[in-house]
Amino acid sequence: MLVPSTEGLDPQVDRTHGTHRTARTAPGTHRARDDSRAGSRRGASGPVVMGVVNVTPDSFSDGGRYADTDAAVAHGRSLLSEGADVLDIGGESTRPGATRPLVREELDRVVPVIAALSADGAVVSVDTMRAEVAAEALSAGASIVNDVSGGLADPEILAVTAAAGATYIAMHWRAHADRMAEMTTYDGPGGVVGGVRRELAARVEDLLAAGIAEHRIVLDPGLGFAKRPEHNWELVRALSPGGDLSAMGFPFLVGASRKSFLGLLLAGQDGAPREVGGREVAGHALTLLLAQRGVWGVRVHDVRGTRDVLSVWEQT
Ligand code: PMM
Repeated sequence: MLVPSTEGLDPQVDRTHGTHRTARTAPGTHRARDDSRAGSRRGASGPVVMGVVNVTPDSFSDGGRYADTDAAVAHGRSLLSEGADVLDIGGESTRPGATRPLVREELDRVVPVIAALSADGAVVSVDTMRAEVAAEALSAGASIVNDVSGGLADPEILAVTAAAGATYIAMHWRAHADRMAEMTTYDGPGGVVGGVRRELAARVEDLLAAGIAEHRIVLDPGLGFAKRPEHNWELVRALSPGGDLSAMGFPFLVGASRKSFLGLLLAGQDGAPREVGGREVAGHALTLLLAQRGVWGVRVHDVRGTRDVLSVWEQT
């Protein structure tokens, strides 16, 4: 199993606002679940917990709550104190139907927040599809580029990431938010899992060709992006040991937190999806299963709850 470099995610990094309790070795967490006491995971390294900081007025999950710099920085610090390993800072909402901000707007949203939280010692990823934003974010202290388009929206982002030697998260993606609902057909071999696997493999080829080192690549199935609700569950199943996505040999990040497929799973008798605020427990259950399946990381809004379920898992 390939693992991304631990550089920048080393738990020894001084996180001024963090209260990291364990000696988890962050990425590359597929190793060492076999400590000397058979059957125990005590001291094991669980998935990287990536806390979401959306500096946006319109994200579906927390739209508007952290839209200004001070609120976003305060939120990031609070996620660190709850045990986030990485803060994922984004200035563009990807909710279905969302309109894109101008580049200048996106920069103004994320760069000051990244600068402040990096100065605190946080490990920061920038959630962007734009090369220009990635470049400024990396200069401001980010060490990971989280590109939901996997380099399709702005291919120059790959060269920017390669030049910085940063870690790159390539999510499965087919189209911008205004069109992704029309792009949910997977009628090739293997259905949605086969399609996502082939399309991610094509992204990996482009990433490598652009000079991103293999050990700096993390993949993401893109739950909720150009997927019908049932597709998300098939993709989660393909992340089991021996599953078709796991078999790709790359570390995976999964972002399920508060997404609408959970809302549909929990729909009331009238068929109305559970509201965003009522999806947290299902998200935590999924995190626990994904941890057991050895995913590299989980992208979550509720860091404290995520840490709670991982603490239980680590004791069993
Ligand atoms: N989901 C969202 C935004 N960025 N990045 C990755 N790598 N994976 C995801 O699943 C993902 C992402 C949308 O969710 P939000 O509005 O809660 O941020």
